[in-house]
Amino acid sequence: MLTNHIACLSAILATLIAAVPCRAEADLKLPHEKVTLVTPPFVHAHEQVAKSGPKVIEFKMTVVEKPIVIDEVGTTIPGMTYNGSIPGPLMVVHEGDYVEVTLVNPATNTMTHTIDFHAATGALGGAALMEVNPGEQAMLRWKATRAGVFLYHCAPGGSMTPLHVISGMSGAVMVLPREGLRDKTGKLLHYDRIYYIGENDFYVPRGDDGKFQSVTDASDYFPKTLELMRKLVPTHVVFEGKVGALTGKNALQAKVGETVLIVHSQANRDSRPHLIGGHGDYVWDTGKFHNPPEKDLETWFIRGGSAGAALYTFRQPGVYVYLNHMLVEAVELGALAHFKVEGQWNDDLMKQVSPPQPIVAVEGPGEKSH
Ligand SMILES: [Cu+2]
Repeated sequence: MLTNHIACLSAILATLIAAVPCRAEADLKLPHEKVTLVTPPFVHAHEQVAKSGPKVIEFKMTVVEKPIVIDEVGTTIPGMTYNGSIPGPLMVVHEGDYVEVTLVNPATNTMTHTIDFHAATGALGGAALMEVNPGEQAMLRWKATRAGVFLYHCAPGGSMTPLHVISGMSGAVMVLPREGLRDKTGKLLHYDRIYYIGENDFYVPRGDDGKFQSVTDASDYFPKTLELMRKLVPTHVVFEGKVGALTGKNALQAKVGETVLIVHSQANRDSRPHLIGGHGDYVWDTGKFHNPPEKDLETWFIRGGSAGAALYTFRQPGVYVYLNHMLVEAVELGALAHFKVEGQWNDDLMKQVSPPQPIVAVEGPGEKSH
């Protein structure tokens, strides 16, 4: 009988202990570092190889609901953004660091938002703990236990999840190995520049005239875009939230000899990044840095709902096109960027031996000139 009681009390005690949230006190003693996020394609300053032990890295993001122009003819949607940009900013930490994010939903907004970090463990990637109504903020701390580039996105539940994502609410986190990026032999891979490209699909209703309707009121836009979204045919597939956001005068910059890390995310659809006239020297197309990078790729593959990373050292000057090599999506729908690269041309790698000119007549077999 007594044994039964003890067993019963132990069970109750165990249940109570399990119910009390377990808090790793050690992490609270770690140094804190506040990082100010920057607008993509740019990325906040960071160490590639960690110079010290784990830290708590503090980030603050504000949800901004605002009209967003998504193409060159001025088509506007009621956008939803992390920090005002599509995609949201790239957060960079090292494996073993703690990511401490404050998400602010100003009272001027009209919707509930949250954030699901694919890099985080538990509670729907944090989304279950970060649901903020207009006028609220919440803070989440999660341990970066896996190295790689990972998506984050809004996930308020039901159709609101894809709707918020196709309205702009996704971004990425990069968790670097503390010892930096390595090739499969363990050689350190360094980058001189980093760019973050977020690819988005939009589903914009058309008017009776066949032209895109600019709808800035979400309550009007949602039923229409929901209907289009369910047909899975996007009207726009873009980088950085807009057709032409990274082309022409907005081209990404680099120099011959520089190594560039390109982080690329897509929350919904698959993408096939390709650098015309260049390559992926080292590519983690699943985006996870403890898997050895593939070498010398022509086109790589970003699975919808993930991020990938490619490292390339530019060897020739000129304007390179970086696109989704589903060419219809690139050329017709917008998923295309430019790299403008300065430097010296290398004739050994490529030389125009003879410029275009009229075809030179060649004698066929059996023909003789007189
Ligand atoms: Cu949202």
